[in-house]
Amino acid sequence: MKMKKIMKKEKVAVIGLGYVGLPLAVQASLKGYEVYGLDNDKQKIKKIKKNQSPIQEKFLIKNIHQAKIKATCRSSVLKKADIILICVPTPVDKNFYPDLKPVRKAVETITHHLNSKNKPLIVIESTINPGVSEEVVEPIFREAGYKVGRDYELSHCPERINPGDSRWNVTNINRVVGSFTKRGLQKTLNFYKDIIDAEIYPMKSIREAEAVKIIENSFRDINIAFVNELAKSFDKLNIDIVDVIQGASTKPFAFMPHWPSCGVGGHCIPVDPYYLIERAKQAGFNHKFLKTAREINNSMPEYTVELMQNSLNEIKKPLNGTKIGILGLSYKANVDDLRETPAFKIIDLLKKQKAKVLTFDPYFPQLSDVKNLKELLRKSEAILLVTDHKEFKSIEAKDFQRYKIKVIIDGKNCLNKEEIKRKKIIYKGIGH
Ligand code: SAJ
Repeated sequence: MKMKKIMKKEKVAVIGLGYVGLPLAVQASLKGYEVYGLDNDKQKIKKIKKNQSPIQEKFLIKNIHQAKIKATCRSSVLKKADIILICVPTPVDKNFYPDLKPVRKAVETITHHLNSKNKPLIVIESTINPGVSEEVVEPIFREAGYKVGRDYELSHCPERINPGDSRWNVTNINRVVGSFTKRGLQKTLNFYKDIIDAEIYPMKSIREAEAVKIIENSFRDINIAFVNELAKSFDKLNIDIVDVIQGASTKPFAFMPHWPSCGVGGHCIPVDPYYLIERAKQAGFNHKFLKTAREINNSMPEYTVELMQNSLNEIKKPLNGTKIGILGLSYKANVDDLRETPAFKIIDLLKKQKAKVLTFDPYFPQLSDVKNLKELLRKSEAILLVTDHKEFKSIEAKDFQRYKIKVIIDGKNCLNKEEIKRKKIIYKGIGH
């Protein structure tokens, strides 16, 4: 029986071994590719070399031991790669302007080691605004003497990693792909179809692929802004927004629930809309709606602090000098991620009003002012919940009562409001 010739798989290099790049490197390795992992964080490289995951993600903790990733800081490994995946951060600066420096640096590094004999496929997974591949990335290669389609292929496959999600991970999330050339598109589709058991959807061009991720996350940002504005309005109308959204969610079609909160954090939702706002501005279009949504979501930390101030005033206490316990620093439940977290904005605002702030987050002992939840409750007069970690959702009203907590502001509407109110503790949620 003729042995099926096992095609030798290409060599893959992943630039950036964070939430996006490391799972991708692990999955490509598990699928039989020879994988080089490139990162400038020596600590991270050291851990990966010992098959330890620097990130507390279920998929990584479960699979990194079987993966064989040649982790290194040396960019010369790029010479060997047939496929290069760019997974570096794309943050915004303090004026919310997209910062493409990490992407530019990764691309420039590739040009120093590009081996056109391999005609490598280069795929950007980092979130970039429409036009960046054609107006920023391809010109860097061109200036270095490389022609797309001749010396290399260039595609975009926007990342869709959802930190802390135990169901959706790099192995099963549908993806979209856009490329400069038909051949580049086909090569990219082949690679992702080989490592991911999900739909890999070819886009009309790289520009449409760049727009997909931006609008996915802008969609989420505007819907969160919608319920945040409703929360402020319903607080005045004495309507419970959570009850209303739950009611509206009984409609089996054409409604998608989002929930008000003390702020919108993370590396995607509060960031990605600015990419489109900025790019469209350069082309002469003003995204009023996206900007308004951003302003509403950015106003929630201040709104939350006002709720605390008004509640304390009800019992004739000022913010000034009152001991306020902050429950949670992470931007979202049950993950160790501080990026764009509303917690820091809330803490700053409280400190400006001279409140005495104590923080506790079980995922960040090194940033917590106390060792555990009990100590926080014991040392606080009022509580402000920022993150709905499962440890906090199980706190019972009698615990708050035992430690003589007088006011609770529930930034994620996740505590037992009725129970707490029955204990004669002032409770305010966000529109709830
Ligand atoms: N948030 C709200 N109300 C909501 C949902 C979220 O205030 O109804 C807040 C969260 O508290 C958090 C921020 O928004 O501070 C972002 O939350 P998120 O659940 O969107 O979490 P992210 O930032 O991890 O978003 C990721 C995104 N995934 C990618 O970009 C690949 C996003 O596209 C996903 O929709 C999201 O996960 C998800 O669905 O969980």
